[in-house]
Amino acid sequence: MTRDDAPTLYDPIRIGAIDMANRIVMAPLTRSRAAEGLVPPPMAAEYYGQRATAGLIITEATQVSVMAQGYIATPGLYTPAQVAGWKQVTDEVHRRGGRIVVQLWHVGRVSHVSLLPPGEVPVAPSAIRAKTKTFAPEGYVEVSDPRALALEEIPGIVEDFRHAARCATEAGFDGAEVHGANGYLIDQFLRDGSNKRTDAYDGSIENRTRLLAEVTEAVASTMGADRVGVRLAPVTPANDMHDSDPQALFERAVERLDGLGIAYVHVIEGATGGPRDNLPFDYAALKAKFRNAWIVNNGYDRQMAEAAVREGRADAVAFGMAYIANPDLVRRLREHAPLNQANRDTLYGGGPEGYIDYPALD
Ligand code: 8OZ
Repeated sequence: MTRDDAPTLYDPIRIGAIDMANRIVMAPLTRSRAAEGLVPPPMAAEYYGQRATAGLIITEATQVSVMAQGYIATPGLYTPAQVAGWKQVTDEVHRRGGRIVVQLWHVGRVSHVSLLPPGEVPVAPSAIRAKTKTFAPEGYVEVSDPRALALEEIPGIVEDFRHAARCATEAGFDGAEVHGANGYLIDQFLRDGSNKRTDAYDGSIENRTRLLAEVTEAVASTMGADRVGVRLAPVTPANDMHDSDPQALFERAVERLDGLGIAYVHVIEGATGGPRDNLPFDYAALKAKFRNAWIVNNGYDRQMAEAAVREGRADAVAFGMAYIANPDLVRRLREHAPLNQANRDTLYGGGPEGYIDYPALD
């Protein structure tokens, strides 16, 4: 491709079955404002609707079951009330010309007993507590000791994702993103720092990538592979994660995802929300394992994003923090306009302040 016909960040693209007006993606952002029943609050329709000029919106991480929750007031997508709540959101985004997929999430061991049904403890590949904290009703607390999932329980986890994918279609989503990143359940199975199993789900890279492949296959068989993406974070230390050979592990993971024919892979480069280049990893080699769309994320500014798309290192770029404070981010990037700064005090929880009151230009 010559320089002149290289795509730009502002050009339309079709990712799987999803027609996007541009290559700017709203990254999944936990906001912890769910209402009774872990239903998205009515103001979520306005929040996501304000951001509908993004080429694609990925929702905040959304639980697939009661056992999948690890933080206070994060929404779910497994009850009829939650489906109805999310339908308000997708209707508003579509009315304003946008596209929206839901990020499907199981936290695994990153949870606290106060967030789970009475008598339950967090579930994990192995009974190893993460050195990490969560927001629970009693405040910012160490996560609870998890128990290892029995082999016979794993099909139930896959079915939880399948059920949530059915709910996603019912709620009018354009697709779903499987949350395979940031030290949550699927990532806990992927990496050998948290997965010490001795069955079909560990002992080899093939076994550690199995849950990712099974969950993604279940979601894809429900929604259509061309409406499914997966988010990965190969080297993030978030939530106490590490692996002895992330390059080999994630190259095989992406190869398996490619075999499922899904629409996109969304990769967090470096430490989630932190430094991009403190840990060595060959992202070009990872991308080479996948034929469909490649979305990149983590600390991209306008120039970096424009260059990544122009140079073919990415098909689209996801922005997180910038989307908290700039509902019209696409216009601001295109016009080189200044960006609003996000107020860190209103990221999680609370009401409309710091949620739907960031101004657009004009
Ligand atoms: C911030 C706070 C709580 C959860 C992630 C879902 O890191 C999250 C998350 C982020 O993927």
